[in-house]
Amino acid sequence: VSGEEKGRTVRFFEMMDGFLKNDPVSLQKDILDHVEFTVARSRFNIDDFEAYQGMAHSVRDRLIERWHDTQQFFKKKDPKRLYYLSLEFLMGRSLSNSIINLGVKDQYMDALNQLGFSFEIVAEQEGDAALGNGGLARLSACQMDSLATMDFPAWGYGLRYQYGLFRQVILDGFQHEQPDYWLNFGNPWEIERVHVSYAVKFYGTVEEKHLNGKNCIVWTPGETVEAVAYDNPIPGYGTRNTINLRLWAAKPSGQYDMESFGTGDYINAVIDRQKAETISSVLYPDDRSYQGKELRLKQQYFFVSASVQDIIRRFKDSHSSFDKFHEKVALQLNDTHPSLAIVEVIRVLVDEEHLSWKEAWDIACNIFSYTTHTVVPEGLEKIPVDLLGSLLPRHLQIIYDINFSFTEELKQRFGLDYDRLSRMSIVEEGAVKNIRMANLSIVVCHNVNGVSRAHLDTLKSKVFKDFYELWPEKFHHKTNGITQRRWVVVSNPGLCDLITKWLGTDAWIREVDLLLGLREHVENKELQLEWRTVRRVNKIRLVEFIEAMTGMKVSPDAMFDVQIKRIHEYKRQLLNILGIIHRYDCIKNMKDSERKRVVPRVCIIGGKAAPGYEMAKKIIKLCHSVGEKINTDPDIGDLLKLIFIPDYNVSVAELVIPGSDLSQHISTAGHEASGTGSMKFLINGCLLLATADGSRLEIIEEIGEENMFICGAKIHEVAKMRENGEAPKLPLELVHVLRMVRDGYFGHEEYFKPLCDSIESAGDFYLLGHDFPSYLEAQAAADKAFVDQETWTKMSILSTAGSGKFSSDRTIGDYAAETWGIEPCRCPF
Ligand code: CJB
Repeated sequence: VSGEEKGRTVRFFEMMDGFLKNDPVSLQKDILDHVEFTVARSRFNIDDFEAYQGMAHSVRDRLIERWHDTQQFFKKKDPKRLYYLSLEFLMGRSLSNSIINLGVKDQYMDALNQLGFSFEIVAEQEGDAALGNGGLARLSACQMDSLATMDFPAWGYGLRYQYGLFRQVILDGFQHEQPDYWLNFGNPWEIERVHVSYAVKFYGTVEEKHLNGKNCIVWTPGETVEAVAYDNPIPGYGTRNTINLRLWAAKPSGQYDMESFGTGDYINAVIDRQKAETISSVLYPDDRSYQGKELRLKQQYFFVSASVQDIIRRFKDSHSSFDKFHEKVALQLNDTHPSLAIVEVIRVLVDEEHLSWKEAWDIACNIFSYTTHTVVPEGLEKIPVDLLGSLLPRHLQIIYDINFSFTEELKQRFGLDYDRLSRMSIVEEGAVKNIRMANLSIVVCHNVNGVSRAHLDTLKSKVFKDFYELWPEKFHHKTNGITQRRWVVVSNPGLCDLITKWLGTDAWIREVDLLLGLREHVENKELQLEWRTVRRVNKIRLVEFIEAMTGMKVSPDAMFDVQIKRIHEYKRQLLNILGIIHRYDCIKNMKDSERKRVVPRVCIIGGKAAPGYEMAKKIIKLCHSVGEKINTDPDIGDLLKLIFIPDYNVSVAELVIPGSDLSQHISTAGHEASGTGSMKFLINGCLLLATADGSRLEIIEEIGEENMFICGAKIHEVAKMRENGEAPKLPLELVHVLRMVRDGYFGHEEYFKPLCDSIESAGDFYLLGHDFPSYLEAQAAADKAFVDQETWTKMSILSTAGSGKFSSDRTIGDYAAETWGIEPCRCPF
């Protein structure tokens, strides 16, 4: 940069820095202006929701300002950029997170107070952006926060669903799903870019033509849909950098089909065109099986095609050839859902940019990396060849070409080993021919990552064993992490201030390893007392929430024992509920003198079941039936309560986690690829009762087994039991508890029968029987520890202190250095 240019840049940024004022008076004026002119309500008569809207729009202005500065700066610097492709982003609310990351929270709180509003109430008006299902989707949201905070030149790409994850409504203990039309009241956090749109093609025919002296492949589509960009600014913390999450919405194409409009049936022709919008209308609510659905495939290709066109257009704006494409672009595939991007890049480069196959292939192999979140081969995505061939005929050809070269390479390496060839081929032969998207991704991507160390071991030894033998250098892991900004600073301000006070700095919000400094204060009685006080305040907040949601009043003196996550058989909410029945039964049979020694518990369970997942729905109903019995039993009183929190989502988690004493993460070992919920509890000083699975093995290393309650079979023990086909004898306590369910103690015995059968007569695949005794022992150890509040508090402080490794900042730092090859690009102040 020449001196003159440098001078201009500095002046430019100084000017931008002063553009919007952040003192409380200017903020008040901005909020009122937005109420009056954006929301179009009188500034003299504002309710809480309008105050939220006015405030959100004023925050949005500040986000836009920084967004422009950042993008301008990236453009000037032209660094290597990361594009993060994910079909799901579970962002939650934006207001608090934005003002904290922008560093204007205090000013906004003052401004609102002076206008006569409470910030807490105003913030409560916002709904969750729930464009995702569970762990995978929340992971992408955490990673976006870290990418912005760490100044990486990155963009996210995804789909702007009109209906996010369904709302869970409980009627008589049964889950019902209601649509989440989250855009009903507008969305101040997005910017519609009407001028950024691309045509996405489907169906049609492919022909080889001779054009301009060259043989070309020409794809004539049968349907064209327009992808319109909606940008969601993602502000970093402690930096001006604000990156972009670009979500695509489907709109009817501007190209009219003269034939259908020429028939005179104008109304039906319009209605037909409108159907294009269904592509981005609804998120699939199943978090792991959607195989063979045409709409799902359309969604995948739609967002991938628009993103690839956008990326190539941006690159071409400042480069005249593709020579440097791989030095300037990294594309990350969040699971295989966006893996058609690989084929799309090759197609565009070969068919539209007229690069040779070899050039396009080399580029694809250099720019793509893939992270898998699955532990079983059955969880891997497959697309029927017929479906793919009809929807994307040219892509199917390209996949066959890739597979041809790949299988040739295999033959060279391993000879004619047909078993191996058929296992590794991208095309799965059988009654229905399928494309294996994971195989495609591994063949092309330069890097395949698992999400914990244990997960990588499973990939190497089972799921991708053949590929690991072929290309061991491709396989790595990046243990997942969560962002401490949302999961402590936003959701647990009391703990945030306390940590800052005792560390003497708030630098841990960007450098999370500093949390280790808490260890040296762990014996300090003053810290212990303040720690307990903060946790007590959070528990009282949770007590009020529970009362508002369920009408039940619970005591904050009890131990709050929480399991919140998607309902899955492998996550074993059933083990938790059966343990609660056992506890209930024990208390019922105790003498008065024994009851005095019982540690009162409030057991909290929350989570959604995929709409078609019958067993998961039965688990939800069982939880309600057991809760009804226990909670109304006068013999039990405050000694035990079971609460189901309906409609679990990000903002519910933000409230529940800081108020929890104990949290359960009890998947059958070998089934959880990583698990990120445990990390949120850990950093908030909640103790973990857990099996040694996924990333928890690494948590045990960091925190020490003595500060957790570990139970259950280990991964290798589970593998051995399964190999030997062992069905361990069920422990008597469990048989008794199951008998209570079967005998109708909680009603609905026919409905619950399959749950009992899954353990007693269907092989107990998830090993509840095997793990039940050690689970009860871990629970007893937790009771014992809770009685000694000083010991408990120390364990809690040590949990927070040792949680630094599980920040998404660490994960993103590792990806940047080891997978993507990107460097920070910090926009100057
Ligand atoms: N995961 O949320 C999903 N959806 C899937 O379809 C497959 C996996 C979860 O991803 C998380 C993020 O990597 C993991 O922590 C979790 O173990 C896994 O179940």
